[in-house]
Amino acid sequence: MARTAPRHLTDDELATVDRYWRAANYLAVGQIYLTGNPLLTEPLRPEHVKPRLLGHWGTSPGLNLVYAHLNRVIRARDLDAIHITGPGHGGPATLACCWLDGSYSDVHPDIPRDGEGMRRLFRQFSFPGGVPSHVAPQTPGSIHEGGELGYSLSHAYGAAFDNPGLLVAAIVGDGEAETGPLATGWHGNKFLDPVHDGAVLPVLHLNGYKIANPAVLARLDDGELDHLLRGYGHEPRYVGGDDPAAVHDALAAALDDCLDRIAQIQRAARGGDSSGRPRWPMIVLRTPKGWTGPAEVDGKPVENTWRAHQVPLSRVRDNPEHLAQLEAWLRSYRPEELFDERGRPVAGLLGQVPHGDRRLGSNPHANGGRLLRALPVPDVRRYAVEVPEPGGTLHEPTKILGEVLRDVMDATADRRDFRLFGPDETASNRLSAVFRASGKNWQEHRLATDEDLSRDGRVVEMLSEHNCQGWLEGYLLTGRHGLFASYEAFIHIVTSMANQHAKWLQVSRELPWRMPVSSLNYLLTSHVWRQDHNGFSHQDPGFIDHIVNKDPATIRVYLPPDTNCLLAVAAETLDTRDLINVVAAGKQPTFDWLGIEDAVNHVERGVSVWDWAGTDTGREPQVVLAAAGDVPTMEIMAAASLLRAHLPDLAVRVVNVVDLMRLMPRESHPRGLSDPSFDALFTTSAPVIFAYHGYPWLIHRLTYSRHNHGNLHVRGYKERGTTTTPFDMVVLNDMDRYRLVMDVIDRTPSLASRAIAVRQAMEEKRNKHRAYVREHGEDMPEVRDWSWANPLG
Ligand SMILES: Cc1ncc(C[n+]2csc(CCOP(=O)(O)OP(=O)(O)O)c2C)c(N)n1
Ligand SMILES: [Mg+2]
Repeated sequence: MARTAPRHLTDDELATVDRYWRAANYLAVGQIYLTGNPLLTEPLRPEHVKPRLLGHWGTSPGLNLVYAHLNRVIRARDLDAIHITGPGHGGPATLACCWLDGSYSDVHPDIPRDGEGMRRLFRQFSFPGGVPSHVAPQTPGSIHEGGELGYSLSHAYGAAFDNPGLLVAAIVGDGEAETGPLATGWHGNKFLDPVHDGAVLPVLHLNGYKIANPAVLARLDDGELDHLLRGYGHEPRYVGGDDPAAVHDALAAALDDCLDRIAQIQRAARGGDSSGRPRWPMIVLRTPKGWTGPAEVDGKPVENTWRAHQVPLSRVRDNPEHLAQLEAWLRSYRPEELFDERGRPVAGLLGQVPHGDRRLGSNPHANGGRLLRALPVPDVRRYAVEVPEPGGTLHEPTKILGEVLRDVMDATADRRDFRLFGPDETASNRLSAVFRASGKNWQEHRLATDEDLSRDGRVVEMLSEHNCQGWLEGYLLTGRHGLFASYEAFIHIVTSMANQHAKWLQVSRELPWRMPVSSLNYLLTSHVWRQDHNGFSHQDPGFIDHIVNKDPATIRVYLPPDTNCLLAVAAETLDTRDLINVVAAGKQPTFDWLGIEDAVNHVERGVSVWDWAGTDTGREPQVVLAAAGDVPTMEIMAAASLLRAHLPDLAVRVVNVVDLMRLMPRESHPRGLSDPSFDALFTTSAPVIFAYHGYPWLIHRLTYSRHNHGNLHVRGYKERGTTTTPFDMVVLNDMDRYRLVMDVIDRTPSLASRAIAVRQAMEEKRNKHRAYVREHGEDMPEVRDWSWANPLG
């Protein structure tokens, strides 16, 4: 390699890093194309080539370049570092690199670091029964799949929070950088505390192209790009070119410069300098897409164009010209200089590879379960509200939960392994008690009028659900705990990210070497029924419908009906592993139904008969009133009290569902009830009037195979929303107490004619309600003042 000034690397260092890069490029091409003849010990023949060519070449040389250079600085500086590849479609690159550093064979001993291992590495890639084409959980050293673009920076910052010794290098694709989540991801640097957190080193990879188009950032003129990145609070270093020696040298110099700067920032901050938010360094790397690949194919330019994105040479098996081009391409890396006769990397190639757990493929932070400690969740009985009689008192469930979270914050003050994330709503969601244990993270200057802000805060609020979700994922996957509290309607913004996390957990569970991580806990509050003041835009309970599509082993959904049940749900969920727990609970004053022991038992069972609320004691129920959710529970209880008053002979059973997954058949969900248990609760013949927190169809979906499904009648939110009174919300959606009583009369044999007068009375109440709220702007006194303990107010 010809060298040009300035020289940062010695000749030997340059040769070593270049060998690693060439080897990784060779292995990436091999994975995309070859099923045999991995070392090209014989001329390439069609049968050595895979029948289906799948994978992404274009991004791979850039990813390999960064990995090779990270190796050098990790080893030279004994860094504790992980890397995140935004363009995760470059799976062949990351797999190549961790096979070379030995970490792949450590966890996949069937793929050793020799010629036979190389053959298997090639063959398994994007092959049935093999490994996926992206940087998946199967890829050691990874916490980021990168299949769905946009989350590299939020994952990187999440990993760096409370990891003061960690460096997270995050490669951002120039196409990825066009996404909304990535655009807001840069702001992670506004929440990075240089004292308690580690560092993130973004590497913006301007390879110029996406799948079929130029990338926006790659075509900005240098000044505009620089302004953009500085505007995001970074000090960029620029590296670019297509001469390998010059790029190696410049990238090595830039990396060293960035790491010196990071060390300086951290030293100053940790030495007591609090002179404001640092400007963190970053690298802009401009190298050709598909660099070192075929320059032209079939007369069309490929290298350094969008055509390099996936598989530059197609139909190789039956196109001799392409076959010859592939062979020439592979031989251009000079494999005979890189691997010995047994296919092992030559010594001169591994000279910069770090040792043991310092290798990027082995760093325990990227297999967070290895570092995870049990979360000190206090006994929730300490926070219980007194329930002298059911329905006689009211509490704000999330407010009491806030006290538990405060104490978890407190108990982790030294360990710093628990965080609460939310867009801007911790106080609105009534969790403010946590501020007594931790402030809200804020690195910018503060004004006298600000409250509860602190540089080391572990409550993190930014009005970006994408960042909250990505930060929490990064935090959990590196072995810590946390909770995301959101308005129920707006959690949809991260639906797709939740998908990806669920998939990650599902696949990880199957990998014995991936240690379980703490569950992702959602608290969905300010929910559909109590967004009467904000109106229609804020009313959407559909996240639950979405999440139940995921692998049943990975998801749980809880609908605690009162404060003590929310406490019991917190105890059950906060320190679990490898799950997504969705808890929907209100923040408004809610009737207390159960004392804490009953609440704990209820949550453990998931579904209970509330004997004290029914009138079926010692009798077969004629009708079952079921509820899931706090507002539905209140309406069902009010309906039950109306039935007691108006139809005292009717044998009514009251059932409450707190763990929604119990409704699923046992064969379909680990928490599902067996058919006999379900039948015992819901009977096989009585009508079941079910008031549900969300869209009614979900309950039908979950129970369609149950014996009594034909008698199940579900009320819930049916997209009738607006700014109105709380009770009008349930009336608009036909889930109010009066409608539920009418449903009972309509569905219970023998009542239709006997109870016609009661039915009419209920209809009149609904009419009276409509007129009353329109005239007075608030609910009728008999609704406002209703309680189970004192139904007439
Ligand atoms: C959110 C999302 N939208 C679309 C895609 C489809 N897709 C896969 S790769 C790609 C282009 C990525 O370009 P870039 O980030 O520049 O990566 P690189 O050039 O390094 O391959 C697109 C659009 C995706 N994976 N994720
Ligand atoms: Mg690109």
